[in-house]
Amino acid sequence: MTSSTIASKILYGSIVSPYVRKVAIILDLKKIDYTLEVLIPFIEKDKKKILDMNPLGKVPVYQEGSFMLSDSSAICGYLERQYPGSLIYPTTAEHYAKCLWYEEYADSQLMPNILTVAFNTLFAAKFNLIPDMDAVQSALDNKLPQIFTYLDKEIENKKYFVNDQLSLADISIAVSFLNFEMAGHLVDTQQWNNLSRYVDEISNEPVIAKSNMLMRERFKAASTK
Ligand SMILES: N[C@@H](CCC(=O)N[C@@H](CS)C(=O)NCC(=O)O)C(=O)O
Repeated sequence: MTSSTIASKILYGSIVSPYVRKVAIILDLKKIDYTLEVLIPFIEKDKKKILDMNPLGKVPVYQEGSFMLSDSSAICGYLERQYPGSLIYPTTAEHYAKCLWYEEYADSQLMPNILTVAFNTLFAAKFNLIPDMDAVQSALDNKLPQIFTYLDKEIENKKYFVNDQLSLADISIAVSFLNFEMAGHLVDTQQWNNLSRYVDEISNEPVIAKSNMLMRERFKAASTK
């Protein structure tokens, strides 16, 4: 047993963040025990702690003993190498590269635009910030339709994005749709029939369904306080 397998594992962030949930799902898939330490980047004292660990001031941050790593993609890459049970990247060069591409597209296009909608609709006011409803409208009217059209075309009638198997591509894409739903939006079935069907199906994948359930419970508990 190496020292890193016995070191305690901590995931810093909030489960409300799709980037944090992406890592939490991979930890779950690989059956790695960890503690979630809740840090919210929009709370000043939490932000200071996050900045001590990540110069970008963002979550997730992952720690194993003295090893500390930021960025959901870097963390997933580390977990795959360190814990090769339940592989989350496909193995052939082409499939691996496609998986990286979909992950990047989700992280840089889908998630930020869905977060613009969800954060301003649900959370900005809670953190004493003025909700930017123009940004919400622009994401809904201009940005997300193009993204949904691309994903709809790519998924066609397939169950998973790459090589008929659940991979990090699906997890990266799937996680934000719960934030979208909680903000009161669904993928329009008329316009994006393939994507809408995919979102319904992938949400029933056991690890994603479990993560969605935890997030719904957390959200419900926070809003009844
Ligand atoms: N590329 C990063 C993005 C992480 C990210 O944007 N996290 C959001 C949480 S949803 C954050 O911490 N935002 C705080 C900020 O931008 O100040 C990753 O994949 O981990």
